[in-house]
Amino acid sequence: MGNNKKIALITGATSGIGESTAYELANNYSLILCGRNKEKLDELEENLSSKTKVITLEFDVRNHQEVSEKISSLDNSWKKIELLINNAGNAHGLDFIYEGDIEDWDMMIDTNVKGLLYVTKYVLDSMIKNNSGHIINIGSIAGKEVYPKGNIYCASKFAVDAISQGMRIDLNKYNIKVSQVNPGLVETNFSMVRFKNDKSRSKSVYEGLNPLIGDDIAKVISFIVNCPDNVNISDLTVLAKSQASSTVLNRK
Ligand code: NDP
Ligand code: 8X3
Repeated sequence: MGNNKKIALITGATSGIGESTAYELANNYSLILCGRNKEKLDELEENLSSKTKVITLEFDVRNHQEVSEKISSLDNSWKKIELLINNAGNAHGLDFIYEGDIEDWDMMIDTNVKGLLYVTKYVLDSMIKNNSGHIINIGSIAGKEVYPKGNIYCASKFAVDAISQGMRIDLNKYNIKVSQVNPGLVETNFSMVRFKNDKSRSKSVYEGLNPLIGDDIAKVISFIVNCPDNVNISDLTVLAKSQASSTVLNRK
């Protein structure tokens, strides 16, 4: 079962886009599923292990030491990671810059930017050694255009955009593909986190939009990883039909 499948590591596999991606990639990859929620990681392992080989790593991407220890603790048979999906991340708050909460700012920069860098650094060791690999960073439409009160979340995703471009340039000589997927509004747990569990505010973000769901983005990721080896989808923005830009939405 799955012994000769390539290995993919997915961060933020315990919810939303990451969870959908785990189910989608289980068809073709052995999976290292990462997250902070042990119970959810166990549930995923149980549900997916009939389809493929699965192991889980429990760590907070903001904790450099933990990231290093968990990734370097991988058994030899799991060390050759071919695909890294840098997905863990969230928005925290939606406030004018002069009203922003410093804890929210730290959380977004530490998770979306520094966390992505920490995970990448340790996974890259083996990709560079093997002279092959594929990294897919989950950016956002918020990394392409700034919207009112988006300030620091947008800054974190603009940083991801610059990091993806930098990775693509620096890793080119090692045959490592770097892709970035930039979703628009996807109905996941994202808004519950952004609005600190305010259910009605979270729900209102997607009302009347027929928004994207995690499975839509997982299918796009699957398309990207299944392209021929000579093809790299470098940067791809995915919107719901009802969304024209960060602020232009056709609500029914
Ligand atoms: P969810 O809130 O549903 O999932 C976020 C995932 O990231 C969870 O598994 C969460 O785990 C994990 N995560 C968050 N912080 C950390 C951390 N410090 N360490 C480890 N794991 C962490 O949201 P989405 O699925 O929507 O978000 C996934 C990615 O997609 C994010 O990078 C987000 O910015 C991006 N995105 C989302 C869009 C949307 O509209 N939903 C649009 C564009 C981009 P835990 O439950 O433990 O917090
Ligand atoms: C998530 C999409 O528009 O809420 O990155 O920033 S948005």
